[in-house]
Amino acid sequence: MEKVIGKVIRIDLDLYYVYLESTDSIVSAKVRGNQKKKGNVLVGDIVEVEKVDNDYMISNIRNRINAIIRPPVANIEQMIIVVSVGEPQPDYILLDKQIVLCMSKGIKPIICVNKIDLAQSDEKAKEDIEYIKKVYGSLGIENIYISAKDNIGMDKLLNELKGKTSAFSGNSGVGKSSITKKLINEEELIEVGDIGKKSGRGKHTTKSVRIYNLDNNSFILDTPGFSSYELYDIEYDELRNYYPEFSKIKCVYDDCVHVTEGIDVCNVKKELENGKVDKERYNRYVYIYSKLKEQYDRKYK
Ligand SMILES: Nc1nc2c(ncn2[C@@H]2O[C@H](COP(=O)(O)OP(=O)(O)OP(=O)(O)O)[C@@H](O)[C@H]2O)c(=O)[nH]1
Ligand SMILES: [Mg+2]
Ligand SMILES: [Zn+2]
Repeated sequence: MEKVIGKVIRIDLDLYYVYLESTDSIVSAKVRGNQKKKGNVLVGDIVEVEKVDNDYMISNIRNRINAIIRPPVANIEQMIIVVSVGEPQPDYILLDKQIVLCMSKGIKPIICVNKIDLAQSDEKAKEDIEYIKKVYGSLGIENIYISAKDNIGMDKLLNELKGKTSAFSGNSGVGKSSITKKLINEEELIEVGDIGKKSGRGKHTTKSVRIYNLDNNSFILDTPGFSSYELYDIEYDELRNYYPEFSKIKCVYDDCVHVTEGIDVCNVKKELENGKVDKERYNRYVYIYSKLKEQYDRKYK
């Protein structure tokens, strides 16, 4: 029995497409029963594949650098969090949650604002761009402003993707697949006929995660958008650790969560008054905090 190592590049129901470096080929494989019990195989996983007669079977998942549930991917180095202005408008709670998830998993977040072409005619779109620049630009998180439609800023984005494995993340309709299409070369594009299946409403919605090669050592993962998004693996009282703007501020008590404490002991609250911490982002923090606390209380009380 021959055993080879490969990378899962796409999953279609119970078919797993695995790239085998040894033969520079893609095979479709199934998952062994014993592996099924151990846990889900994700796109991005490095797996052991066995050839039994003419069938390939995934028998083991190699240790992961990281794995996340939404989008369901493994072994990524950075997450390109795509936000669009205009339609759909930015969902800032969703953006904050995605940043928190990246921080908690040690994945580098990059904020990519798409559809900036719409800012010419849409006042709200313009305001959103200014707001993101001001608030998120000062967090030390990379911000890139693009239009996949009009080819604005694509070179800057491409620069960030070079030599890395990056997953696109964001709600449905922000333009993840449109960006992917612009970035990959002709040869792969032909193969991408199904980059989004046209639904009854005429929308192309991505149904499954897929890896594309930019070049020999750069990979991008197009992922399905989500309509709801919950944080997991994060305790309410550690949420504060994933807010870069809080880490620079020292409160009277080291375990200050900046919510229930008084302004006399909480310096985050003081900086709020001084305008150094963005009030709206802080309010979203309190909201996410209270949701996590509710979850915790339901579980343990
Ligand atoms: N005006 C404008 N429209 C864009 C731009 N990029 C994408 N769109 C449009 O936005 C819509 C959604 O784009 P998609 O690329 O399918 O979005 P997605 O994030 O892949 O969506 P899901 O697969 O559902 O998660 C399409 O109608 C695109 O033509 C842009 O830069 N400007
Ligand atoms: Mg898509
Ligand atoms: Zn505090």
